[in-house]
Formats: sequence, structure tokens, C-alpha cells
Amino acid sequence: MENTRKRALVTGITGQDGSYLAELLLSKGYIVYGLVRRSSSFNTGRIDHIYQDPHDEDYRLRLIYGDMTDSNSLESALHQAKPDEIYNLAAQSHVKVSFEIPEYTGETDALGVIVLLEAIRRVCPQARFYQASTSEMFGGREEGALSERSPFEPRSPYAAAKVYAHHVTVNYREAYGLHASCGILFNHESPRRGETFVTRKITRAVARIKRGMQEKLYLGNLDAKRDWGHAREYVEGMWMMLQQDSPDDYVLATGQTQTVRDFCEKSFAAVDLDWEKYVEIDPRYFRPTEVDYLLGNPSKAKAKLGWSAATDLAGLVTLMVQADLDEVDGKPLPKQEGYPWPPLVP
Ligand code: NAP
Ligand code: F7E
Repeated sequence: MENTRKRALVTGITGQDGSYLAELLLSKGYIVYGLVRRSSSFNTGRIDHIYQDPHDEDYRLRLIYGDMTDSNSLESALHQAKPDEIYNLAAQSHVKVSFEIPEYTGETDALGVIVLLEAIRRVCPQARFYQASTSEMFGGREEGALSERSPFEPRSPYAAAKVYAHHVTVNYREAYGLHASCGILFNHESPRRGETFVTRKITRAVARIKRGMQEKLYLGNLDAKRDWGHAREYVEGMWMMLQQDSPDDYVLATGQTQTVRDFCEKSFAAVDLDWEKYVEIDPRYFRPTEVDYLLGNPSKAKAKLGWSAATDLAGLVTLMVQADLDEVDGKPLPKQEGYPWPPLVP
């Protein structure tokens, strides 16, 4: 059985997207290798529920220590995993933090990608490669729906690093014939979103304020507009890209955009609170340069992959607020969060 199963290597498996992707791949029968970086405290909280004992008969989730800044660990992971598919999700992914640690962001998000591509060329050139590109690359200075052909105008060290990674991925596809695809993903959220990204920061605060555990929520720019979807649906799009005969680049987005203020208002309203009584502006959360407006045009993904987003902003707010209420009430997060998703195998 081991020899007939597809094998995937997922970098960033402990992150929001990595955890959903690991569930999806396991449910499809893959053997999943996940690159995990060493941390002084546990960083596997998002994948603990799918952890398997190495002595299990159906042991298919296998973790390997490594880091995008350690070329030997990347090459060694490829030798161990012998992957058919590689999903590069690892990144210092916080835009504001990238202004504070720009060099590290560049090493991980830009140089790490070319190091990985070089290793793939040497070790497993037949493997299919997914690069986690981002709507941040567009810069968001103009209004209008953005597609795969829209120009890049990065507005942060994070975005600039991702532009580099995007271009080298396209270059390795053209120069060396790698099956390498980039998903240009607009913001996607979930109950597993990191607590310092704005959506989760808001829904977590809403739950804590509702239960009397917090008094105020301090935010930065409320006017920024984002195209927010559900992460679980977006990882399906990643997988679909690697099932195509030819590699290509795709935008994944909902095609709707709303302000941070809208997200706030809806989240407080979900628990019958008036957001204006609780939210205060703290300039510490302003960014040196802001991405004002992001709206994606996902028509290529719909036409070629058959992918489209199913969860709208109202649905996202409802499920994230409920999950945060459950968390403060001490109820464990359901493994599958109630979405249509094939059950884990077996
Ligand atoms: P996330 O929750 O921040 O997860 C990032 C993952 O990368 C974590 O597993 C993290 O490990 C790992 N990582 C960070 N630095 C690393 C390093 N030097 N070496 C190895 N692993 C490292 O991000 P996400 O939201 O799941 O996003 C996944 C990818 O998509 C990222 O590349 C992100 O930039 C990109 N993206 C995200 C969005 C979005 O809206 N979520 C949109 C477009 C693109 P730890 O758990 O140990 O921190
Ligand atoms: O900010 C504003 C902030 O940090 C969204 C990453 O996954 O998506 C994400 O990047 C907006 C910005 O996400 C606060 O200024 C206001 O305009 O949730 P965010 P992001 O910067 O859009 C893209 C697609 C990625 O690729 C990234 O990896 O919200 N905002 N007040 C705030 N943002 C934060 N974090 N905290 C605030 O207090």
C-alpha cells in the first residue's frame, strides 16, 4: 500500500493553511511529510488532532525538523519524503512584522524558496511544486478586481519577498521545466487563523468582551479593504492546481471586498454588541505603508480548476465568532469544524 500512495511534502504544516491541507491530503490517501521548525514550546497545536503514533498501522503523517533558512534541512527533507507533490506554505507571513524583521522575512520568504527550488531540481525534478504567492504582491493602491495579469507593486518587505519567490518559481518552470505553480491567494481566514491577524484578533476579542474577560479592542487602520474567504476552501484550490497537466498561476479569491470596519461591525453584531463602544484606535497598529484595497478576480480558477469560494464574509464572521465563543467557554474546537469535507481515512 505504501508504494501506491501519493506522497506530499508540506512546508508550513503547523500554520493555518498547512493544517487544513494536511487534513485534505490525508483524507485523499496521501502520505504527508510536514516540515516543522524547532521551537522551545509546542508549535503543533493545529495538527495535534491528526497526529499519528509512528507505530500505527496507518502511519501517514510524518514530521521532519527543518527550516526554510537551513538549506541542508530542505534537501534532506526531499530525500526523506521522496514527494510527488511539494506545497511551500512556510513563511514569516505577518505583513506588519515584516517591517520589524525584514532580513529574516527575506531569508525565509524569498531566498528560502530559491534554495528549495534548487534542491528540487537536484533531488526530485519530477515533483510538482506549489508556491504560496499572495495578493499583497499587488500593493492595493488602485481599485478594481485583480487577476493573474495585474502588475505587482509590493508595499512591504513581506510582499517584496513574495514577489521574488513568485518570479523565481515562474522562472524555474520556464527554465527547467519544473511543474511549478503559484497560487495568488487573497486573504483567507478561519478559526485557526493566527491571533494577531485582524479577523481573528477581532473575533477573539468579541468573544472575550461578551464573556466579560476583556474591555477594549485596540486596532489600527479600519478603512483597509480586503477580499476575505475561508482557508479550508483555499487549500482545496492549491491541491487542484497540482492536479493539472500543466503548471500555471491562479488567483483564488471571493470576488467581494469589505473594510476592516465592516468585519468589526458584523462580528460585534453577531453577539448583539455595538462595536463603537469597544473599539479604539492605536496608531501602533498602523503600517509604514498600507495596502488600501484588495479585490480578486477568481474567474481563471473557476474556468480552469472548477474552483470557487463558497463562504462569504457573513458566513466567515458567524463561524469565527462562534469558534472563539466556544474556546473561551472551554469547548474544544471540532476537528472538522462542520464543513463539507470528506472524513479522514480510515
Ligand atoms: P501561518 O499560519 O503564519 O503559517 C506559516 C507557517 O510557516 C507556520 O507553519 C510556520 O511555523 C512556518 N514557518 C515560518 N517561518 C519558517 C521557517 N523559517 N522555516 C520553516 N517554517 C517556517 O500562515 P498561513 O496563513 O497558513 O499562510 C500559508 C502561506 O500562504 C504563507 O506562505 C503565507 O505567506 C501565504 N499566504 C497566506 C494568505 C492568508 O490569507 N492566510 C494569503 C496569501 C498567501 P510555526 O508554526 O513554527 O510558526
Ligand atoms: O491585516 C488592518 C491592516 O494582518 C489586514 C497575511 O495572511 O493576508 C494577510 O495579510 C488589514 C490591514 O492581514 C489591525 O492594516 C487594522 O490593512 O489581518 P492582516 P494582511 O496584512 O492583509 C495576506 C493576503 C497575506 O499574504 C499575509 O500573509 O487590517 N488592521 N488593525 C490590522 N491588522 C492587524 N494585523 N492588526 C490590527 O490591529
